[in-house]
Amino acid sequence: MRTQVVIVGAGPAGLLLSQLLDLQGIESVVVERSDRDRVEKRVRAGVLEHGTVQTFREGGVAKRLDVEGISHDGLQVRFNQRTHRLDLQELAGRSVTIYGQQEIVKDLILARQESGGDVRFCIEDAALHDLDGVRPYVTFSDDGHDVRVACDFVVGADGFHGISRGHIQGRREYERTYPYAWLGILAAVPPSAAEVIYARHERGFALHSMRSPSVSRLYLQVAPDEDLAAWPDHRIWDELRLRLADDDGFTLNEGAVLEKSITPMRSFVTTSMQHGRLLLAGDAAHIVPPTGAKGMNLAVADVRLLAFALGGYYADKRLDLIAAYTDQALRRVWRATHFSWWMTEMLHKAPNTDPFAEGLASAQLDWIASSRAMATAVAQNYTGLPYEQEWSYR
Ligand code: RFL
Ligand code: PHB
Repeated sequence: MRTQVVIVGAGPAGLLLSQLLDLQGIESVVVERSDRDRVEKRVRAGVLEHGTVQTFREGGVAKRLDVEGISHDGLQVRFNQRTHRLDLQELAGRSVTIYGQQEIVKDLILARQESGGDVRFCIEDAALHDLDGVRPYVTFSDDGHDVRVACDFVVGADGFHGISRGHIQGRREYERTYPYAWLGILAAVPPSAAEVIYARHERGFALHSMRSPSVSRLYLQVAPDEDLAAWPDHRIWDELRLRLADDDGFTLNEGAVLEKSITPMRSFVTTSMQHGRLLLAGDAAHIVPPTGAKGMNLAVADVRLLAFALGGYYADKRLDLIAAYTDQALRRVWRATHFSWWMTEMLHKAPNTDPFAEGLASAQLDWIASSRAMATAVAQNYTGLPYEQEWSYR
């Protein structure tokens, strides 16, 4: 069979691209290794930048997001048991929206189905071929049948552990690992505060977030090799209570734990993000630690650039926009990589106490709390820097 663009991976990047291409009359086939249920249930990101929400609106997939998403005008940073609030609206003129990544994924899958999109789950052995020529193709096994799809472009939106990145010849990879991980829980309990709280504490970092008026999302800094079995629910709640405590008598609402998992932390950037007719998007090309809440937002920013560049190719045979993709995408990627690294270093506690690093972290937190210029920089990065162009070529 033949299509215009084959997209490997049905995460937020792959599904959104398929949607934005369809709106420009460009055909695509999305091939996904996991089953639909698994893709829809992965608990991950929760904080959407202002521009990410706008993109979902323009892509026609924000009906539920606009009803159920929770807009946050502020962000709280807690250290030395004191809370400092950054007024995002006042400082940056923008807000963020809380809406679970898995909800976005469900909305995107429905939207693709409603417009007759070809999204295939449970495919096996996807392989990319002839990426150096103008007629690449992708092979895979679908329900026991060998399938070959010829196309003009292949987009690798298959996440950090996908197969696409390996096809970028001569690539350079930049990486940082961190001496800690996040233990995250989803709990059936109303949020304990109206906003997201980032807490630096002697015992380690803690984060208070939410998914809805009745569901909280909470995280704890733990060791990278931490055993989840060592964390029964009561231990998690005890630790969260200690680390989130403040001098104003903050009380943590506790309830049934619905899900728990440990996420390693890493910064990773690949360049180039393209080779021949292969283009990478999202986690396939870059990873940030979750402290800045940037991962999915970066995936959306990549997809916007690709939707525009592919729009230019199909409307006007333009290849220059595609050629410029990596350089354009990486400017934003490196900014977010710096912001996420900086937030991570400032808010976490190194396993072997390093008084110098502690001094630097405290100085930075004080700076954010006392300087409007510094607070503005954080608010601008957190709510998302403006895009340089539209996603739609026409
Ligand atoms: P995904 O979501 O990993 O999707 C890739 C898809 O490709 C499939 N795949 C393959 N399919 C076919 N053949 C193969 N060989 C394949 N190999 C892989 C996979 O099954 C999968 O379905 O990547 P994408 O689309 O680039 O999206 C990136 C985001 O998922 C990620 O950046 C965010 O979740 C990161 N992140 C956060 N981002 C934010 O913007 N805000 C946040 O608040 C935020 N919090 C988080 C996070 C990530 C977390 N974890 C668990 C990593 C919090 C956590 C805890
Ligand atoms: C979340 O709600 O899952 C969340 C919030 C803030 C982050 C990361 C994750 O920095």
